[in-house]
Amino acid sequence: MARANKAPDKSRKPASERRTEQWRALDAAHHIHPFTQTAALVKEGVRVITRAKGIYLWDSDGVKLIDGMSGLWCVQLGYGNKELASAGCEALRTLPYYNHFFKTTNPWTAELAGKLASLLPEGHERVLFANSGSEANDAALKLIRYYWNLKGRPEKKIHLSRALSYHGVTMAAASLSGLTPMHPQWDLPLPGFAKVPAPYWYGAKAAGYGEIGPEEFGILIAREMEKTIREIGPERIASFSAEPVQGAGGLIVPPATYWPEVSRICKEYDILLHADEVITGFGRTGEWFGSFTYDLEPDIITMAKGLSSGYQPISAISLGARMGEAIATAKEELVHGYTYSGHPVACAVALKNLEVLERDGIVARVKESIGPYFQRRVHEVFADHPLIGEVRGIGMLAAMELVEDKRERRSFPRARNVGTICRDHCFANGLVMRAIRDTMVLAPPLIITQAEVEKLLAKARHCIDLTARDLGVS
Ligand code: PXG
Repeated sequence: MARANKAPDKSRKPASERRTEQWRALDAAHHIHPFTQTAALVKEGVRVITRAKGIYLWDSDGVKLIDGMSGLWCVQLGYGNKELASAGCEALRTLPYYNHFFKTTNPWTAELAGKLASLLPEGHERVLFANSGSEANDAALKLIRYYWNLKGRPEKKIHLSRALSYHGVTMAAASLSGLTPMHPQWDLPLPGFAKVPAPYWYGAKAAGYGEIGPEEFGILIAREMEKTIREIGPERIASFSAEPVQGAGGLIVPPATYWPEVSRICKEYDILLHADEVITGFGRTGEWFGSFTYDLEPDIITMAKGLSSGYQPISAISLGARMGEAIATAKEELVHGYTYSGHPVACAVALKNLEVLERDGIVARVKESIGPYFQRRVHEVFADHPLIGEVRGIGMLAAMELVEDKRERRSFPRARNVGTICRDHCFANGLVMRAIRDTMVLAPPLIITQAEVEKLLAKARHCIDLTARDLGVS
């Protein structure tokens, strides 16, 4: 039936608002969001993000937000980088897709593999590609199993990882993750996974470790890992997986004593060290990889996020000397790979991203100028705040832990949802700041300027002040 040609109805909302409502309705009806209670979101209504530039996002109502989280810890170069867009377009026009299964490669994949080999720790000469951090970790566990099978040690099958770790959501990556709420819905973890404690010094007192300094605590937590290894039997343990700095678990920056002791333990018991550099890679801690920051010698590294500044879904797994040698010289086919492993468009964008990071000295900038500036200012702005128990961070990562009692290092009861209160203030005040339990986290784009750091911290301070006011803390 033809529609009547109606005169415009002046009472109707402007086109932009109507479109926002349409998008919200479509999203509510048809889109299930990650890590979200669907019914609650449908009731509340979703925000529609329509564009972004530098460190800023805009929603469909034209509201501007500072993105203090680089998306999900990934947009190293900020938004709207034209060089990355052009690199992707060129690949899309030239070779939008081809795979590597049948004795073929393409220029972008080959060059990206070579570039990564030049940036990675010594011995990491070979990489495999995947599309997300979860897939990379899933593949890493397969490669670890395969390595021990090749070495005639099939009994080495248990994967160690830490409490509060986040390694992704596939069956294996979720099993590896130590954030326990990730497990019950899916009957995880799978068999073959064991956990050791996290070097979370600020929580040590609440966890019953008493008054202990960070240095001593770092050693103690590493020794607890050693105890678990002895109980299980080192001959059964394949690997230890860890983020150099734990991200989604609450930005846990390890005490200086922790990694040297853990490295010693992995070597002593012949346990492969898997560094999950999904967050810490590509300049986030002031080096190309967190493994450099903490002097690690990983046998296998997984990376994603900052590899393409999030502009394309791409991840990689790099093999250190002994794994690389064993796997690359195996006299059989490697029975693994994805349709999109080493996708030409994703590789072109990642390659350009690495070129820009290097050419513009962005990693060095995090180490030498903007990183130290950001850390100094975060401490100056927040260390004395009555609601903040600890400010911690490294490079372009910072966390402010909101607590009930600073002196006793005591958290608020979970039910008070203090982190969520603060996060909601941020959202209402044009700031994206992540709440992990009651810890507020910032991980801004690495290209952020000093003036923008000031704007970001002023907003964050305002939102934490509003939270303190709500809680009656002054
Ligand atoms: N390892 C680490 C260390 C991560 O941080 C993954 C693996 C999984 O990557 P993919 O690409 O499969 O998501 C991650 C992801 C958050 C948040 O809210 C963090 C991540 C993902 C989603 C949300 O902090 N990290």
